[in-house]
Amino acid sequence: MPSYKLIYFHLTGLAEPIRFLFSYADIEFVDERIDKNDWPKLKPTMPFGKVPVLEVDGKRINQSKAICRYLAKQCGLAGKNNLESLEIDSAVDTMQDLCECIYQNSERAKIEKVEIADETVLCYLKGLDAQVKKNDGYFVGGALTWADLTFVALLDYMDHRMKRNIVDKYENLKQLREKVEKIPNIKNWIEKRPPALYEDYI
Ligand SMILES: N[C@@H](CCC(=O)N[C@@H](CS)C(=O)NCC(=O)O)C(=O)O
Repeated sequence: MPSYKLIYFHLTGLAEPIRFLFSYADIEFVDERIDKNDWPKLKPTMPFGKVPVLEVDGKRINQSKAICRYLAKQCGLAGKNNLESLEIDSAVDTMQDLCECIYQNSERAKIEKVEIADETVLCYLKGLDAQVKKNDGYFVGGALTWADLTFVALLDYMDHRMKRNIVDKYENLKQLREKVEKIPNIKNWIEKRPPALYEDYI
């Protein structure tokens, strides 16, 4: 097994799906969290100046979804066939669109001092909820995949941005969250993970 170091900020955000996968698979990793003040100095040393970055035996790899896919393949969460892998990628890209929408809406609300617009957000949640319903309680193929871990891992960030529990009114997403958060290795990770220091970054 290679040695792994994950580099990100003191946040859940894009690194949390990766941390969920490491925890689920019981793979040891160093969870390095950069102090915001050190970022200007470190940014030029990261591929494309962005994090999360995974060091695999010292080699730095960027792009959170590529990293998740690599880990998911190692622990049987990448789908039972090529079509399922495509469906997982598609669901995860939709989650990224949702995150982006939440980020844009919450930033705009802050600047314009108005309520966070949620029409598009609700449209995404409705669609994702229907997908989980159709697939017997999971995003793809009626079984746990990295799409499920990714969605639940991103909820901390999305809830924080929206200032509420965004899946509260979506029974299938709510149940999925409960199910994933009850997986012993995930539960253990959530209990021991350091707090997200949103106020330092946002
Ligand atoms: N597509 C990339 C996006 C990476 C990204 O935008 N990272 C942000 C943090 S969430 C970052 O490094 N921001 C600091 C900066 O741009 O200086 C991924 O999924 O890893």
